[in-house]
Amino acid sequence: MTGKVRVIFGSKSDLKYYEPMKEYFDKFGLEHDFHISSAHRNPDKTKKLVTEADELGYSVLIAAAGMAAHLPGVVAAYTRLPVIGVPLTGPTLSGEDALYSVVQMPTGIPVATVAINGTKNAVILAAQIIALFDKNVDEKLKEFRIKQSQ
Ligand code: RP5
Repeated sequence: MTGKVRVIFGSKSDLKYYEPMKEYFDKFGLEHDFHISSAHRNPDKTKKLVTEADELGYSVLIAAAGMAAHLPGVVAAYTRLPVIGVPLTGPTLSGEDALYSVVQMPTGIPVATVAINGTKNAVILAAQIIALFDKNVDEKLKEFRIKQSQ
């Protein structure tokens, strides 16, 4: 069994955060795709991207958004797959607005929230989830940890 990750960004203006993620997806050999879909501007598209994910074989979803960042919570509402939320910096408030929006989920619908702009950790966490059932990813994570310590 292999694991796939679906990434959803809230806006085209968030795409600058994709390149650093791609490097980490490649490092762990993780299959993934990414989409732009705002929880506010494209609610129907967002719902479709999430509800089809299970059937299409995705194991983890990463949702990244800035400002009043409802995207990760909305994504989590539509699936039982694990959702990793990434609060992004916006034009004001240094990303604290997004951090609180993403991390403060009410009981019942969790979002595993990483640091503001923590896109690389989002990929590493996705790799750790997938490594539970994918030995190749687990091996790559082991190598990564050894190199990091050195
Ligand atoms: C959020 O609002 C997006 O994730 C983005 O970070 C922020 C601003 O979006 P744009 O107005 O630049 O499209 O939904």
